Amino acid sequence: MTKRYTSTHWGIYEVLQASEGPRLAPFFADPDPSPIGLGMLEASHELRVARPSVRRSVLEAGLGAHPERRGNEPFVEVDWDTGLDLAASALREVIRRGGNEAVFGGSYGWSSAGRFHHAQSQVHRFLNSIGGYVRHVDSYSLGAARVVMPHIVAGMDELMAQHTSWDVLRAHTRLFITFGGVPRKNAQVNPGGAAEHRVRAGLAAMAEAGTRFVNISPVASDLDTGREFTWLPVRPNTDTALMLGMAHTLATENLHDRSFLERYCAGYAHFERYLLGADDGQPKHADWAAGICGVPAATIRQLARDAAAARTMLNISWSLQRSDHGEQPFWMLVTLAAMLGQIGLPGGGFGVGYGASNLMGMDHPRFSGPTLPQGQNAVRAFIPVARLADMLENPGGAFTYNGSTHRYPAIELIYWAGGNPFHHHQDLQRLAAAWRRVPHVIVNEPFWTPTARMADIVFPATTTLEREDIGFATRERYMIAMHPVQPPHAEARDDYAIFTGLAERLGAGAAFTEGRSVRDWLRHLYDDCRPRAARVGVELPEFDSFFAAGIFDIGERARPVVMLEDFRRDPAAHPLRTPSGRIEIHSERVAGFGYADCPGHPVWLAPEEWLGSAKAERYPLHMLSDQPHTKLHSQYDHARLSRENRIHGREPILMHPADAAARGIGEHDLVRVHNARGSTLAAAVLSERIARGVVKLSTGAWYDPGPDGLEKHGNPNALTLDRGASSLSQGCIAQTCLVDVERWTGQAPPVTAFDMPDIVARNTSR
Ligand SMILES: Nc1nc2c(c(=O)[nH]1)N[C@H]1C(S)=C(S)[C@@H](COP(=O)(O)OP(=O)(O)OC[C@H]3O[C@@H](n4cnc5c(=O)[nH]c(N)nc54)[C@H](O)[C@@H]3O)O[C@H]1N2
Ligand SMILES: Nc1nc2c(c(=O)[nH]1)N[C@H]1C(S)=C(S)[C@@H](COP(=O)(O)OP(=O)(O)OC[C@H]3O[C@@H](n4cnc5c(=O)[nH]c(N)nc54)[C@H](O)[C@@H]3O)O[C@H]1N2
Ligand SMILES: [Mo]
Repeated sequence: MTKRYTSTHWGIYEVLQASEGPRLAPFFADPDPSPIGLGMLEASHELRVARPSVRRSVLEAGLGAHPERRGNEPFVEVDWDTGLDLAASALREVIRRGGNEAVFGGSYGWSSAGRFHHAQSQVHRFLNSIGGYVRHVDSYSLGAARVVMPHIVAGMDELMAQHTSWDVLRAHTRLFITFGGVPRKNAQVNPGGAAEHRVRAGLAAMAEAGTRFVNISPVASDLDTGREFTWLPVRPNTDTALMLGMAHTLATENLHDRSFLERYCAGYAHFERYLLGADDGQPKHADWAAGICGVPAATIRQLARDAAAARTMLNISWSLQRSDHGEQPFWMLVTLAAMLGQIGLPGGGFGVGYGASNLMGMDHPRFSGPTLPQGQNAVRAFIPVARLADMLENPGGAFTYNGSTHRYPAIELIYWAGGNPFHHHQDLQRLAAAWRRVPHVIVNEPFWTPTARMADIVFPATTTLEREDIGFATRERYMIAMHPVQPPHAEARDDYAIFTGLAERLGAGAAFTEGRSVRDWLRHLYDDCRPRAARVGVELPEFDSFFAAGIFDIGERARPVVMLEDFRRDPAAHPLRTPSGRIEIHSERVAGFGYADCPGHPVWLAPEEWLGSAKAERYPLHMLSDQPHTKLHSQYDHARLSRENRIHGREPILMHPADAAARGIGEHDLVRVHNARGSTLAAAVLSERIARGVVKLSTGAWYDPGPDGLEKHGNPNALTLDRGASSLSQGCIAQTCLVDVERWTGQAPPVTAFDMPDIVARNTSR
């Protein structure tokens, strides 16, 4: 029997046909398979949207009726024609009155790994076919970094795909200093499908070869090399100060590489004035840094000397830029690496996210895989992705972004497909209020997520397991022909079919489909990708034989990758795409924007909330909300792996035993986490491996607000701050958040996130 495969962002799985039905098993070629997918199949019929569903007021009182009831009234199931006619009328009417600028189609989220059925690409293509939509730019992942990094070195996608590979690190790196660990739990994923999970073996091989690891993080457990390593607990959001302290030691002990700074960088002299305190009278020395970040000054100085004395790789987690002034730690990391002068050498320089995905450190040939063309968007208006609630609250309001000022459009209709904003956005109570001001919300979803419950019209989407597709991720070894594992649940349809139905009603059927069936599209996207693969020496077989085989092996490793190697060898022939062609330690361009919260070179700027701020007297704990190890964001939160990790049905919150004792909290006690923005119920887990004054509540719990404003499930976004990182990027700052925690003594309200919503028959009386 030929093997069948399916692909998810968190890994490839083999599909076994047993007598009692299909079963998923780990991929034979994966050295460290992720458990996330193994329980996916058994959860795939629970909490499904079965039929097109319409909020009751909309059916009874007309489109746009009572948006303030959204989320608090029953749904009525309708047939497909009724649902599609309603949604098409809403779109037609909104566009007639307000133009396509009144339609928001951002749809942030990850949805399918299969590259054709990727819901966000589908909705964008559909909305472009009917005249365009307000889009988002950047990501929640990398809001600050995506904007600042091109000014100083290169775009994030470019850097991510050229991280120095694991074998090179093992052979050359003697000291690996990481800010925020190398969380293997996060490297379970690679967008499009991680095939061979290599972070565990990569780190272990380095440790075995004698590389010394230093983890600078509030949480020790985000690094695991299989051996001892140095853990330096740092106050959250203060790493820039720590790096400045190291830089000051380098500069004043003459350990910085002046010839590297001269030949490959721009603006060091300008930055050095700040570093030495020439203008503000405050040298950023190790003692100054220690007072901010909590790491002793002697340790900071010694770390700088050690880094200068060995082949050193500096790494940073993406979470550090998901904070107020999140541009600064990334800019400062590059600056520190430039001062060490090892950028472009094997095993030296910097990494911007080893551990954030399986991609970083992989060395298979790099080419762009099959992707659905999204068409042309006739609408100019956009938002930085995390400014969603701002936009809904302030139509016509101004915002700055990357050197220009723009205005928020007036949104009358939100179409969301492939994301879960009522999981992912900050300050969810605020979002709920803003969202209820919008006249129309349409959502395509397989499951009754919090976002589906906050819609007027919900279309039931199929899951990856119910359709055919192609799985492919950058620098992974295998391309996968995904075959359906089971038939569509109830009346679910593919996003492609849903959008085809809408496009036809709106006179754009041909523009959207180009006359192609799903299989035609797969063949088309695959054929389109073949020449790109061939250019890097990968000969993809004919589509039919690929599809029949189910898998294509791209082959053994390509060649060792060293980040910015060409630039180092010959900076004139391989200039960077910055204004000077060099690494910009001081950027004239960013300085020219005149933003006080993001000046022309890296600086320490105190975040809005941190342990050194006045607010910490009222809310003395810094809450980190990291990515969950049991799932991808909110996906399959209802599956076994995620639910087994819950305590009393709530998300665990990690805290130091001393912080717990001071509050009378014991292991596994239910606790109320709160601040002025909101509160949530979680269950305490005590550990010495988290810094005092810090708590960690992972994301992923389906948002479950109670009537009194208490979130019942442990979603950190009941508490987070909804502000932009700076005038430059407007990025998400979820990691900047102070809270307090108290033991919960009363009766705990039940978790209702996994109850089906109220679905009533048509025409029931109220
Ligand atoms: N506090 C805090 N908040 C954060 C972060 C943080 O660090 N802290 N991180 C942020 C980051 S980096 C991210 S990436 C976001 C994650 O953002 P989320 O939007 O929460 O991401 P997902 O859970 O992946 O959402 C994907 C959704 O698509 C649905 N889906 C799956 N397949 C299909 C399909 O084929 N069709 C359709 N129509 N839908 C489908 C899934 O059921 C799911 O609801 O969260 C952000 N929020
Ligand atoms: N299993 C799984 N893997 C995932 C995801 C998932 O949902 N599940 N999501 C994926 C996505 S979309 C993204 S964007 C990436 C995100 O990748 P990251 O943003 O890097 O991941 P996080 O888990 O938020 O944070 C990593 C570590 O940073 C530390 N940290 C937080 N704040 C600070 C700080 O101020 N200073 C220092 N030094 N350390 C700090 C935390 O202790 C945490 O352990 O992960 C991806 N991988
Ligand atoms: Mo992300």
